[in-house]
Amino acid sequence: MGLTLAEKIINEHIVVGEPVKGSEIGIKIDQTLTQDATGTMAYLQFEAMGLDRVKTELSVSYVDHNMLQTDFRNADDHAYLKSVAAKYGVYFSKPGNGICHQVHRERFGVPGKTLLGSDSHTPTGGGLGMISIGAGGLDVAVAMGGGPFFLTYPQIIGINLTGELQPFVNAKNVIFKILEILTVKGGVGKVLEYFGPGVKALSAGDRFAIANMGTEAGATTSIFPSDENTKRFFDAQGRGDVWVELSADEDAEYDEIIEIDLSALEPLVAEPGSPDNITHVKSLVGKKVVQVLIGTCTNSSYEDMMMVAKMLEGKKIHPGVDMGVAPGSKQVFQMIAESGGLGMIISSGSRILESACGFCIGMGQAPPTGGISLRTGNRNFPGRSGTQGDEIYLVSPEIAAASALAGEFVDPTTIEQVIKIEAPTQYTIDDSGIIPPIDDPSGVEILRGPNIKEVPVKDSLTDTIKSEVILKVGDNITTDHILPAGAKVLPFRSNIPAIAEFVYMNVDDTFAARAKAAGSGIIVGGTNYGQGSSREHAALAPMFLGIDALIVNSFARIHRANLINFGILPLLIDAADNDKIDQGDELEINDILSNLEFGNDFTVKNLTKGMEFTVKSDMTDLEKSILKAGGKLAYTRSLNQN
Ligand code: MIC
Ligand code: SF4
Repeated sequence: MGLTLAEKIINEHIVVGEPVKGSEIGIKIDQTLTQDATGTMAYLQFEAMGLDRVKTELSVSYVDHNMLQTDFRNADDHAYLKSVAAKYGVYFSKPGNGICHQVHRERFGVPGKTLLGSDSHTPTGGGLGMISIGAGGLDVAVAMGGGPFFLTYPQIIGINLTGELQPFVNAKNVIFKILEILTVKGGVGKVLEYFGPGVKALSAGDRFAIANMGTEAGATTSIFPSDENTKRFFDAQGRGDVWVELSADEDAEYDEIIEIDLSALEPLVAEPGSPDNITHVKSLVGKKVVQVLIGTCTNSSYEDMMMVAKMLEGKKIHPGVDMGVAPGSKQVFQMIAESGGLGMIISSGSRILESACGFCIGMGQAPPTGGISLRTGNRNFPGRSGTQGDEIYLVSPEIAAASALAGEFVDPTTIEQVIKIEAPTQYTIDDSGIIPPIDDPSGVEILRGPNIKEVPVKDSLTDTIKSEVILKVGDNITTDHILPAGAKVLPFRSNIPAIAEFVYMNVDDTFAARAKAAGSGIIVGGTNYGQGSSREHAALAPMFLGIDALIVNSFARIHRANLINFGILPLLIDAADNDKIDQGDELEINDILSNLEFGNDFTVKNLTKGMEFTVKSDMTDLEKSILKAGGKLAYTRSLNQN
């Protein structure tokens, strides 16, 4: 039986375990990336390992999230990241150089390699034929130290593409269609692998947008073959030498197949609340729009920006619309300036925003109360924009530009205009925003501002947990619910005691105080708990507040790993038993150590209600050892002591 492309690359990188679906494997990581909002923790953890230099082929530290620099905090973090990069042999991409996923594919991605990034949209690299996976900062730190990345050998969903996209139907509609089918949890434990005759009709840029948002389906990663179009991209980036042709075997067998006819796709939109609230733009035509924002790691490429520029050329945006455009990288910014696109956008009346995550993560551009905001990003979780009760619609750049002109939703396929943007044959290459590693870092001093605090470590696991259910929440809780981002909170990403005060603040602002007062606690949740971001702070900060265990119907992959990394017990409960627990109930779990060791179910006593139920732990041997030690840092230290 032949292999899929994902299987080929994974198998070539296995260093622990066997290529058996559903079993735990450790893979060698060739490249890592970090961004500033997760990077400070990752490098603090790397420093704790006591190594002289990263052991990967390439590691890059990006500054793109925390860009406001409203006081010393962000600036201090950036200075720390720059100095730690110089010390340990890491490339440093300066603030303004662009969004990590955009710059990485432009300047560093290599087909067939593995990339681990402390950002959930790292799978964007799958557009180039890489196995690129998002993870918590601690896992990335371990990979920088040369350690394997552990994951469950994934199921592979084959996505058979046929046909060709119609004019003004952006490639983003492919992933919107898949999100409609899979929802935000249908991809958990799976890889989305694209194949079929339709692949060659998609440019490298199209593939990046699709791979980027596989994350929203919960997928471990997404991958495209590396073909002639990929080669064209590398040649145009002046990196043709790293290109290799890669594809699945002819007789590859997928665990599941989804058929998508590109020719039949129409412009879709994700309605407020969740990226899988998919509807047709036709059903929204005429609805008033007050804000339009174009950018983010999904849709901020040169091709996207030029499409917008050409659609706006010679026209003015509607007086009722506040519009902003954020080119994804310095390269994109420079090229739209050189080609005249920037002038077209400025003259239309749009604001020009910097090359950064910005509005996507609530760093400015919060929409007004009750106002509809159209954004080309990948996430519209409630309140992420910075406005509670926000109405964020995720759209393609084509819908965004057409609607900005009209002041209401427009179906771009009804516009009588033909615009086709070809991928450039030569990108403008200027790597002055990237500081390469130095040969002799002995003189480098690591700069630690006063906001940078040590990473807390939990005590080893106890045999009994007797705690109150501090919070009970429902399905699809995102890490934005658990620990919001935005301008108020992000500056504390390198200071766990300070950021812990914000845990669950938009769900229940008494959470932090109640958890601290209780001294220990349990959170109960529904399905797909912890979806979204890779931020390990969503595990670290609850741990700091005393949370010992999570009892939920199912977990999102990265968050579950982060909980284990920081010593919080992730337990699985049946939906029917879940219904019988209330917030405030006192629960007792005994014999934790032996049940964990032997893989037994755990009996949980509900002392308040006088009833019992069982929960599963579903843990691999390595996970058990990490948990028993009190988390991955403590576990790694214990290995070093033995
Ligand atoms: C996001 O899109 O939510 C983020 C901000 O990029 C996060 C990382 C973070 O929280 O720092 C992600 O996707 O992992
Ligand atoms: Fe940045 Fe948004 Fe992409 Fe996250 S999803 S990396 S915040 S642009």
